[in-house]
Amino acid sequence: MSITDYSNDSTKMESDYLRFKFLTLGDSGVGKTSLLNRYVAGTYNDKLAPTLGVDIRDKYVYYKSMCTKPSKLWKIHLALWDTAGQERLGLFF
Ligand SMILES: Nc1nc2c(ncn2[C@@H]2O[C@H](COP(=O)(O)OP(=O)(O)OP(=O)(O)O)[C@@H](O)[C@H]2O)c(=O)[nH]1
Ligand SMILES: [Mg+2]
Repeated sequence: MSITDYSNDSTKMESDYLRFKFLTLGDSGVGKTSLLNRYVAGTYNDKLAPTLGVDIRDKYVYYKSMCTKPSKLWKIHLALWDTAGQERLGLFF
C-alpha cells in the first residue's frame, strides 16, 4: 500500500477524484486544528486561536492499491471539516 500527497498537482480534475468528508469533533483545546494543520501542511503552532464555526481544509492524495492485478491508482480528495469546540463559537453543532 502506498499513499502519496498530490495537493500541489495543478493539473488535477475534481471529477477524477473519489471524495470523502471527515469531521473533527471534540472539546475546545483538544488539538483538532493542530492535528489537521500537521496532516495538511506539516506545520505546528502553539498559539492557535479557537476555531470560529467551521474551517474546511482540502487534501488530495493518490492511493495505490496492490489488492488487484494490475494494481489500481485511486485519486482521493479529502474534505476535512475543522469544527469549533467552544459551543458559543460553533455555527452548526
Ligand atoms: N502539548 C501539546 N499541545 C498541543 C497538542 N496539540 C495541540 N496543542 C496545543 O493545544 C492548544 C489548542 O489546540 P487547537 O488545535 O487550537 O485545539 P482545537 O481543538 O482546534 O480548539 P478549538 O478550535 O477551540 O475547538 C494550542 O495551543 C496547541 O498548540 C499536542 O499534541 N501536544
Ligand atoms: Mg480549532
